Parts: sequence; structure tokens; C-alpha cells
Amino acid sequence: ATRAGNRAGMSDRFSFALNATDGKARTGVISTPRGEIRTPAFMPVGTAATVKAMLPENVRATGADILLGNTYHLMLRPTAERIDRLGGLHRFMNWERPILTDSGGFQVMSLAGLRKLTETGVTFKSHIDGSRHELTPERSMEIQRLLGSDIVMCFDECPALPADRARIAESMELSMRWAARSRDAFGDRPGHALFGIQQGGLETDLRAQSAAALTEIGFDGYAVGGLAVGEGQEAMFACLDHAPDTLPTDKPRYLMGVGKPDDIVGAVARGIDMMDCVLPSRSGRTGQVFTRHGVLNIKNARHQDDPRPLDDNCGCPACRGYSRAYLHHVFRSQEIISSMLLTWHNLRYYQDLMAGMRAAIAGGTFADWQADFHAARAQGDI
Ligand code: PRF
Ligand code: ZN
Repeated sequence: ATRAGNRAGMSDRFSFALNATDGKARTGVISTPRGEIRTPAFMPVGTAATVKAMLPENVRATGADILLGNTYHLMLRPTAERIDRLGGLHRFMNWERPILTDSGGFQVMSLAGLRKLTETGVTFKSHIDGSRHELTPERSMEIQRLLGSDIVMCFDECPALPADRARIAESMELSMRWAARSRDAFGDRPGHALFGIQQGGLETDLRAQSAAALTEIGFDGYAVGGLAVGEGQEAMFACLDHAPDTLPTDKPRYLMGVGKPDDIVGAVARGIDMMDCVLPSRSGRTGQVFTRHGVLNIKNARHQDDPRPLDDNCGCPACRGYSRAYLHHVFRSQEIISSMLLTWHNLRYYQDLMAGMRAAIAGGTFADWQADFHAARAQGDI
């Protein structure tokens, strides 16, 4: 499309505009040829080319501007080459808006069988059929290009915490060499973005070194990787008190794989613009429901005669049309509609949370908004 011929919200190039800041919290818009992403943004996870139990148009209806997909899963099944032949991931899964893809290394470490890590990359056995595969920065960039990803992530390595400082430093330095190779292999692709990934564990100076290395290479956005890997919220927040400040202010900052609602609010308060997590969708299938008063488990017998909705403030189909008693019944009966309704509600809860933060940051009332958020949770479910 020409610049003049673009639909509203469409642009030929990838860009980020900050609209307002309130303390360290920021709100803005990422523009891509496939549409705008309002920040702070929450990205639902569509690992296997589906947000489980949801039609794409319904994911959109919850308020999502962008989905996350996974190199690791899609390279194994149905393969990146097959998705490319079928017109790319957007066409394949019927989601025309932006998609961010993770680069695969993190999933290899958490899911694959026998793995071997070298300077070149990582070889591993598929968790599906035991077949052998290799991922390198170059191959990860090729797969993410074949998928047609709008936001491509660098190939990195993420050590589990706790780990000793020498191991964290070595791993971060390897990830920075891989970031340079990712940048070279990605090349120049107008309209598509490449994000660097900061590593360095909980070590303040290693985080700063990693940020300097990435900024020197130059990326369209910067992720904070290596957190939410067993360190706990207090340690994660202590790291986020300084790590985002080491990254460029004029580019989006993405905290990978986070998190619970209070993790997300704390991360936004510390200057994070984007997040993703399986929690709202996975919890929808295990009966965990997020409300402004905290988490409730629909499996619990206390819901079996309760005519009230999950959350009387929520506008989702589960809350508008169904009682807790019904949702309890279909969960206990393992009916498919249970996963559909609870996932819808949870994704809507997360997107309403983001919309609330965006409005509060824009209005300069984020501190009050945060106090209300914590007060409603302290009150508990009535
Ligand atoms: N790197 C990549 N993906 C990730 C992480 C990371 O460090 C994390 C850490 N929370 C989640 N997903 N590439
Ligand atoms: Zn709801």
C-alpha cells in the first residue's frame, strides 16, 4: 500500500510513538503495516497457531492488538516451510493483525529432550517425536521470516535462576554474540521489526553491559529476557527497578513471559511496554479465573448454587450470559464450552487491565489507579 492509500492505523514502516509518561510508566502506540499496537500491551499466546479454545475474531474482541507465536513449536509441526507455502502464519491461522514470534531457544531449553549447546547454536530432540533439529541465530531468523512474523525476536539463551554469576555472564555474552548474528541474518526488512533481548540475570552490571551491547548493534525494540524463571516477584521487581532504565527510551520495551496481573502492573510501573503470558489462556482451561478481587477456582463447590456472574464489572460473554453455577457445572462436566468461556473471560480481564493502565497513564493518575487495583484485591472475593 502507498502511504496515502493505507487504512487508518496502517503505516508502511514499523515505528513507536510515546504519548504520555506518568512516573516511569509509559503509554504509546507501535505502528506496523498490519495495524497499531496500543501500549502497554498484553499479547495472548498462540503457540501452535491458535489461542487455544478461542476464534481469532473473539481474541480480537477481548481487545488484543497482537498475538505471540512460537518458532520452536511451529518449526516442528507443521514446519515453517509448510506455513510459508500456505501463505504465511497470518493467513494460516486467520489473524491478520500483528504477530510477534519468539525465537525458539527459550522453548528448546524448557521443552526439548536431549540438547547440546555450542557457539553455533543448539541441537535438540523434538518433544513430539524425538527427531533431531538444530536452531542457530541464522535458522531462527529464516523460520521467523517464513512465518511472516511482524516482530522477530533475536535468538538468545536464557539460564534458569538461581545460577552463579560466572554462568550468567558467559550466557549473556553468548546471547550478545547471537544478537549480532541475528541482526546480520535478519537484514533490512521494511515493515518488520527485530527486537534484541537483554540477559544478565539479577546482576545489575551484567544487565547494563547487555543493554550497551544491544544498543550498539541497534534494534527496533528491546526485550528484558531472563526474568520470571524462578527468582520470585520481589527479585524480579528489584531487577526491573533498574534494567528498563538501561534501554533506549524511544523504543518499545518487552518483558518476556510475564505474568500474573500484579506482576504486569508492577512491570508497567517500572517502564515496561509489552508483555506476554500463557496464564490467562492456560488458566481458562484449568478453571482458574482472574477477577479484580483476585483469583477464584470455578471447580470449588462454593460456586455450585451461585447465580452471580464471575465478575459483575466484566462485559465478556461468560459474565453477561452465565452464572458461576453454570460455569462450575460445565467445568466439572469437562464440557468444551467451559474452556471457551473461561479463556474468553480471562483474556478480557487482562485486556481491560491494560486499557485501564493506558487510560490512567494518559490521564496522569497511574498512582491512584494502582492503589485502587491493590485495594480491590485486598478486599477479596465476596
Ligand atoms: N528469552 C526468550 N524467550 C523468553 C524468555 C527469554 O529470556 C523468557 C524469560 N521469562 C520467556 N520467554 N527468547
Ligand atoms: Zn467476564
